[in-house]
Amino acid sequence: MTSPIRTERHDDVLVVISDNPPVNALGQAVRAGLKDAIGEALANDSIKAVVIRCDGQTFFAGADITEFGKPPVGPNLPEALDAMEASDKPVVAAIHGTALGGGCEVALACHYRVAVPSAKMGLPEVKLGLIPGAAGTQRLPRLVGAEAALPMVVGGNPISAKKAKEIGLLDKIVGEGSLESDAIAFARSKIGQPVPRASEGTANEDGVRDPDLFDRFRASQARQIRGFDAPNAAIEAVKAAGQLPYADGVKKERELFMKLMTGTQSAAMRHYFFAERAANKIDDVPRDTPLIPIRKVGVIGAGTMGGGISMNFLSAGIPVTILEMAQDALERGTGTMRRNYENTAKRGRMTTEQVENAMSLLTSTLSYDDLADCDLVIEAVYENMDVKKQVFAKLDEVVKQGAILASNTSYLDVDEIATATKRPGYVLGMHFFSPANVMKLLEVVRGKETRHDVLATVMKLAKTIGKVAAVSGVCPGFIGNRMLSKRQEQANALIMEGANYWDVDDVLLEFGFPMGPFQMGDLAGIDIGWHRDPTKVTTIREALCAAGRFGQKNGKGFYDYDEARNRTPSDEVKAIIADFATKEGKEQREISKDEIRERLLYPMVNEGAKILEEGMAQRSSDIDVVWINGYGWPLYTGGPMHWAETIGLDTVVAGLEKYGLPVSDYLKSRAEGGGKF
Ligand code: T1G
Repeated sequence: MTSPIRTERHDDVLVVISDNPPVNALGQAVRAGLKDAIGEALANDSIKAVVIRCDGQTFFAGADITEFGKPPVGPNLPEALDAMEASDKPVVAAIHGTALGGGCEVALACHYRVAVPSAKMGLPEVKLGLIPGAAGTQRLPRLVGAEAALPMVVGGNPISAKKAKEIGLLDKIVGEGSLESDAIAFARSKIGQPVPRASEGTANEDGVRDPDLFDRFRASQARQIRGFDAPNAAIEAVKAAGQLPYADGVKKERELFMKLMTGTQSAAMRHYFFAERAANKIDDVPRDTPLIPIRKVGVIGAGTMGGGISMNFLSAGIPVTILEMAQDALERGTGTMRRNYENTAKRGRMTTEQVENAMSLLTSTLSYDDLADCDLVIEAVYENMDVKKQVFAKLDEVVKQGAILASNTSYLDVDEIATATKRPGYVLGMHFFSPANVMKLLEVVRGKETRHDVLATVMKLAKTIGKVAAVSGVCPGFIGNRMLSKRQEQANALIMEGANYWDVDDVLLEFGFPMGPFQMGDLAGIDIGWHRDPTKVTTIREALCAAGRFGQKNGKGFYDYDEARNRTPSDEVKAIIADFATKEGKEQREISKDEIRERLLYPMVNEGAKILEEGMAQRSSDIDVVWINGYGWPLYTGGPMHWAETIGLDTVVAGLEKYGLPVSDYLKSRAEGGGKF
């Protein structure tokens, strides 16, 4: 098999080139080829300098993640990089695309780094539950200091070439179209000079001057890194760079890396990395299916959802015409959109020019006729089948043939909605999650007649607007809400049986969710949909509303709230629940947090198994993608289905049986058949 590494001679400079699509991952063949090519270059006296570059879309984008978890095959990256750095001939990294992870570490081991303006550099290992494993945490702080290194290693987000130059990670930004020639010229200019080696630098001089820097940084990241192991390990590794000699720092990094690599969090996050990419593929829709051009989008409804949905397209530069039934609703909706953008700009995540550009693409109207030339129309009107069918019948009449008609319904039957049109092939669900301009998940609900090109178009469009899409079949609640209803059922049952509602919330918070169902209820408002008759009490929520407890909005719901919105459990609520349960003939008892966790989460796994068995999800990893991106399931457990496999499907089955809860035949068969979905 030909090596992915080749060399080209340019007089006294040798260019080492990797051609390993799609992202020049540093797989075994690349590492071996790199090591051999550089070894030969260094041994050849007629070669005075080396340039390393990549063909294709990017410089090395990291280790080959598909090799993880398998027995390592040499040569290992650190050794190859140390040999390269030890050379007295200048070695120059010529960077384009995204030099990530091991790719960034290759660049760090080079003596110099040049890049095109559009290049990015990063150490995203934490996003795989790891830390850099080829001395990145030791070389980077020696080049740029602790303050600049910490966000890169702990946050895992790439930085631009401009930023990299500013902090000293890049030596030169070269021409977008002349990377190789500029890199060769740069290398030649360094011949005969002593070579700079990152490993020989002094790390974290800023951290020495400001010893609180690490604790301050850790505190600033507390919310984002809660529950994750890798970020703290990354901080320790960067800190060690300033405390230990280089070789000892590398040993410390290796020790931290191996502990993470063999842990469940990294296995879960590597699972998610591939799950997110797999979700974008529809097994029976060919990847070369022709796409329908989407040049103009219509949105019906300028409420919270319609406005949020519109913002996704406006931010991606796609014009939107938003329709409402009344002028004041239209103005309220577009006003909210502008305020949302302005708030984003205040947080420095958009420029005012970008806000104006986005809003300039928005047209508002009261007339369906203005939607006639839309390529896609998404309705976000009241969740009522009759209303939706009226809207779709009208759209079918007005909007041009070949346009896609999508419903944002969160649980209604998309096939029934399609019957209101003469184009069922162009009808599907696009279920956004509130706030729609923030939440990454898009459930794409495939009708029984939805065309391949419509599906392929919407899946591609999801990526364009920065969403993670997963395909669901038509069933009540699709994937996410269908499983959520099982958790909610148990949450309500548990507090009726005596569990403290704050324990229910705490169990989910401790598991890694952003909040529990009762905190969520207070946030959204317990009185939403309440009939306002305090004498009519048929549920716990009605009992709380009757007691004037509407949620955070009026300072008391399930919890009591002080001015700073700190929440405390309420004895009054505990008594209201106990009283209601007694009237319902429910015995109250102490219930442990273990029982709460198992009864909240295991029925979700069981429902996920049924969703798989019914073909409502293409694969179990799609269910993980839905729950991580739509409901805050903690990424470091890999999603409900991966988590269940990790703890053992037999454990889930036994738990459900222990509480007398339903166990699907499919889950039982998978538990008995090897424990994988
Ligand atoms: N290893 C193996 N496959 C990879 C890969 C990788 N590092 N990166 C991408 N792929 C596959 C991906 O699964 C998909 O496959 C295809 O390439 C296109 O990817 C030693 C230990 C580079 C920004 O974390 O961030 O280095 O679906 O759809 O949108 O310290 O890929 O086509 O079959 O994402 O253009 C660190 C991960 C590894 C970078 C390109 N590196 N990759 O985005 O394409 S750990 C990373 C990305 C490490 C060292 C440590 C993105 C991208 P398929 P894609 P894209």
